[in-house]
Amino acid sequence: MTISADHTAQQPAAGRATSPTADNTAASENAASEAVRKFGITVEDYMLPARHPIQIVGPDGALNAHTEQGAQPGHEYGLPGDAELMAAYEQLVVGRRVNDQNSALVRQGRMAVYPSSHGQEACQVAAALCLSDGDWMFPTYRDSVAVMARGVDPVQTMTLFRGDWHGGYDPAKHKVGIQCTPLTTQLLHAVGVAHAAKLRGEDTVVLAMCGDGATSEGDFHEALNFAAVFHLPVVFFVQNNQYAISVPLAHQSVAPSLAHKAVGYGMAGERVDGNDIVALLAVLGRAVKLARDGSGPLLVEAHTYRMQAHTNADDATRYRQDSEVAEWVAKDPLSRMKTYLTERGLLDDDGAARIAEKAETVAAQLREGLGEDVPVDPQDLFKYVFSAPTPQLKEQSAMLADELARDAASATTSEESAR
Ligand SMILES: Cc1ncc(C[n+]2csc(CCOP(=O)(O)OP(=O)(O)O)c2C)c(N)n1
Ligand SMILES: [Mg+2]
Repeated sequence: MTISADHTAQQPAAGRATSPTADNTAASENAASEAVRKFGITVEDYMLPARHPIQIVGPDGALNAHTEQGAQPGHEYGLPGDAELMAAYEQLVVGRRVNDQNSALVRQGRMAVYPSSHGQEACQVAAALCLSDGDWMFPTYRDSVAVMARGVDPVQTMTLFRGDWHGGYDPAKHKVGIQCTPLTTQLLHAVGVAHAAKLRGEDTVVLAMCGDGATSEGDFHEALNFAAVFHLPVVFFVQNNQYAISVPLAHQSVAPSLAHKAVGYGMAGERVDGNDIVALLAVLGRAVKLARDGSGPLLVEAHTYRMQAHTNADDATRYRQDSEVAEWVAKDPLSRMKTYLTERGLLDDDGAARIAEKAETVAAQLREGLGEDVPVDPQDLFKYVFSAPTPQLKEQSAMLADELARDAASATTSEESAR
């Protein structure tokens, strides 16, 4: 994808600024310059991430003092409300149960593959909760819990992973892109939707999700540059779970952090403890608000950890030590939130039991929905690739039809000779 060098020559619709120059002038009058005025910092200081990932609740479940939250002038965050925190905790518990249930369903042969987000549930839930109904989310294959937390039916969410030809849900209805395997393509789709929304004058923010490995893809560069130049309402949300299958972060990038990449595109970057849902809600919530208010795109990097193998087809013990995994058990996003809410008097045993029951209901729904065999027509493989099938697809479709007919004929012959 290239950006027209002559973008100022584009004809803006009446009353809509599409010229990057006009937009960037507007940008300099919003969040960045406000922070510069208010805190006496430079624009670069505003754009660069905080020196430490923002953490509001520590691994022990205790609230950090304001000075210990990692925040610095221009990077300050408020505490989310109690109702939002309780809703988030419920989704965390449901998300963990779904991750465990799906891993079991894979072993039973009811799902073909499942990229578990066990350990990353806080990122997933915060991604869904920070958006309004009219906003769009573009998830990766690892973001099923985010898709469900956005309100998509659990069984429909998992349809792709059972090996169907379609994505399972209507992206337009839910404003959630289809989870896909080709890395980083969704960021370009996200930027396209944000561009369209801006041209139409809609109040839409787009959350574009990807992993640490995806930041090395060319599509990442194109998406961020386009979004920045056209000043689009996109929040890029990178879940840095430390691995791209077997490739550790140190072999992926030697940037000071992935959030630092933002400033190279002229957008603000921030980093946050990805296992602290309180901090995630605060940081992502602010990023979405800024994008909606016209501050252009932002990048948020969450530091988290993939607790399980890449998928069921991977053996993580071949490239990482158990001791490393154990260190992250102590930073678990669920247990710290449970402690925090219990200490605050917001969660008691009855409340926890009610939430656990809801999670069991979702797990049962998945077992029932995915336990059912769905009749599959092999010809569906070819039907929905192009509106007009290519000669190659027609040829392959005919070959398959022929093979299936021969199989059926030989099955009939052997049945007859067995009689
Ligand atoms: C375009 C493309 N290149 C390579 C792959 C193979 N691949 C699948 S997952 C993956 C690693 C992705 O790592 P990351 O972005 O960190 O996401 P994570 O799996 O950790 O959530 C790779 C290289 C792919 N699916 N698509
Ligand atoms: Mg990764």
